Amino acid sequence: MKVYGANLSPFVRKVLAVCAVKGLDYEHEVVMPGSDDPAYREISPLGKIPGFEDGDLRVSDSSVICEYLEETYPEVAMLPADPALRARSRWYEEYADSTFVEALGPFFFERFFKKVAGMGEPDEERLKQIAEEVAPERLAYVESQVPAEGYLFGDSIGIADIALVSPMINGEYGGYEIDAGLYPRTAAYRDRVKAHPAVAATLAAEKAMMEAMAA
Ligand SMILES: N[C@@H](CCC(=O)N[C@@H](CS)C(=O)NCC(=O)O)C(=O)O
Repeated sequence: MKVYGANLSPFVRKVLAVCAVKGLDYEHEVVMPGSDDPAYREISPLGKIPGFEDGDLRVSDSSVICEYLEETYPEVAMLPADPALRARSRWYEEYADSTFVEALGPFFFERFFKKVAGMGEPDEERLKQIAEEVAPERLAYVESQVPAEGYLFGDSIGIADIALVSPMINGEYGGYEIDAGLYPRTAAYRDRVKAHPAVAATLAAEKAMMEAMAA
């Protein structure tokens, strides 16, 4: 198996962390977002990361890839067994990838990515507007959903847990700290997910990449 993409993407991190929790071996090739390399476009027609290859399969989109991994390697289950709970898990994943990421990803983009990519100064006005008008409502929703203990679906970490925490990590890299006074469950849940050994190992690996990029 081969995973394409840059570790610091919340979507690439999701796939790498799911591989780590499942104990899967894979190759990793760094591809930056928006690649127009024709060979990469065959894997990811929109040029987005992550891309993925396994034998004849070439596919993109983190949710599609994670679902493939779950179906192919079910021994370490990362979706609940019950269909209704599986649907809830997919909802959290979708919310994380399409909506929650909008509240926290821009901090990483403006303050970290733009700098290393030579794209100019961060747009702090944009971040102020997101911090005041977008993040509170989305964090309040997450706060209302995450458990006081354990993970979303019990004692085992799942795809949805990784998907929800991944944008929080990008927020942190961009200097956005979730207020633990306002969102205590979310802050504690984030710390639990980050402390899971497989997630912690994934984060340690990406830290090296982050330091290299910032140097
Ligand atoms: N829904 C996709 C989103 C992937 C995505 O938007 N990745 C970003 C990087 S974090 C990207 O490649 N952006 C480049 C572009 O939109 O051209 C997934 O879950 O994989």
